[in-house]
Amino acid sequence: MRSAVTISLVPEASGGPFVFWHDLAAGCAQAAELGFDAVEVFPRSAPELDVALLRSCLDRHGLKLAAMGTGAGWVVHKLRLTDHEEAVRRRACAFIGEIIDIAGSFGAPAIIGSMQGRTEGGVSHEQHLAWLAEALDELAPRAAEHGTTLLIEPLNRYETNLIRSVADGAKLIGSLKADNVKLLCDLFHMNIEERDIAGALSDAGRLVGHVHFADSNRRAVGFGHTPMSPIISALRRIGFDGYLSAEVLPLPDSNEAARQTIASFRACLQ
Ligand SMILES: [Mn+2]
Repeated sequence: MRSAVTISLVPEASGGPFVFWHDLAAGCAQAAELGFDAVEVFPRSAPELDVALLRSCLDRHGLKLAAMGTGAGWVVHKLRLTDHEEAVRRRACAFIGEIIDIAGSFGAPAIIGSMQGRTEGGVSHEQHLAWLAEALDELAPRAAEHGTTLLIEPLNRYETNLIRSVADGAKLIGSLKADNVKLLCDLFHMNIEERDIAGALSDAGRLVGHVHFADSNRRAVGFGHTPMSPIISALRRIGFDGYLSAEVLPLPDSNEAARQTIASFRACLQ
């Protein structure tokens, strides 16, 4: 298992659970100085991301790109893969597709979290799931062209009513034609939705593609009360060798949240 830390380049996401903000070069430098293996980047959109700068920062510091988020599609542009309007669903797919291409050029997966949308407006849950499956089957081959996966992230009930548990996500993946869609298991969402976090990870097995490493209160691991030992044991048992990526609030500040994360990561993995 490898360590990663988040960098948000989305001003509109201010207040959200990201460790470093607004400055790709500074975030990469701090991540490297603390000993992280990788960074997870949230661009405002693909065209607005300075890909050459990202590449030079990663190269200079010997960092990898762990994953790239697509949530700005919702936060900034109000796009969702399950919008009732076909034109909006098309634009949502295009927005994510461009991010898949950039992330893929670094060998990293793109994340579909809030872009999944939610069941609403008198249209059935099944229809929303069908739209989501259709979008994933359209986008996953684009990730496959880069030899990467596409990550679908179950969110908690306050953020979606669509894919809310690891079991929901596994069932959706089971319905797809694509075979390179994996689960992003976020320990904060799981702490709200799962009966047993370690048990859910064990059940998901090889479908676990990425982990958001956060404590019960969305702070750095160790600043909340989720017991990590059974979670790490479960991840070891299923042979997980991906990233534990800190998607946490920058509290008390970015540097302390990052420092606490890497200390917890090392303590958990020793
Ligand atoms: Mn997450």
